[in-house]
Amino acid sequence: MIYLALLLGCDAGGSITVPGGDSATTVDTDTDEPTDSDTDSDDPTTTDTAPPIIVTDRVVVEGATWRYSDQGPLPPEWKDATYDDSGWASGPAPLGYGDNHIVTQVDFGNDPDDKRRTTYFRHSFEITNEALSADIGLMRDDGAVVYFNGVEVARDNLPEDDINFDTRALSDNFEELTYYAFNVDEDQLVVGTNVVAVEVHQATRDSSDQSLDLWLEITREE
Ligand SMILES: [Ca+2]
Ligand SMILES: [Ca+2]
Ligand SMILES: [Ca+2]
Repeated sequence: MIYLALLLGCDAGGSITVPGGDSATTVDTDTDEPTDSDTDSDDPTTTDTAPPIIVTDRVVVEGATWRYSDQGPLPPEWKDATYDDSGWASGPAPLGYGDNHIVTQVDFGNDPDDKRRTTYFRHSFEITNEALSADIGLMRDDGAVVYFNGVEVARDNLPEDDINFDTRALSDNFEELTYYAFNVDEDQLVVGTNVVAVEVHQATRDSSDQSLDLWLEITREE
């Protein structure tokens, strides 16, 4: 024993190396194992800081009732939350004409070969908590722009630049019953009453059909 102690003492490097090096390997292995104790220390998260519970609300459902204006151009404020749409007609979605899935018939004018290009839609809904994210599903024929409280949040099948009542949709070749999904800007929503407004444009003068339906989902803390 004394001999061994002297031997170790002579190892002047400061670190004690036991002959054979086996023990050093053992120490390494031990520090790797504590994955077990890691798992143990994870358990208390339930009592420490519980992560917020996130829930999804469908705040606009398919088949909701919308107000619509199908009589021609409107002033630019038609999409604003404060715009008075009390004189507009209303009915459940899908709104439009020319297809079997349409529930509320919209007027396109007197000439089937030169229909009104654009129809305008509005729907009010309530949000009780701040939205963390927002997603819409948009069934449109042919092209559409979607606004939250007057601010554009989605545009589909329409030119990127300025548009007006006469702007044509880019295409009339698509799946008519699809709800096209868009992640949109939740910051345009407010706690309280909101208005989602949609303008739907035809691609051609004599397009046989037009339709709109939309759902909106938000996530929020429970
Ligand atoms: Ca059709
Ligand atoms: Ca069509
Ligand atoms: Ca069409």
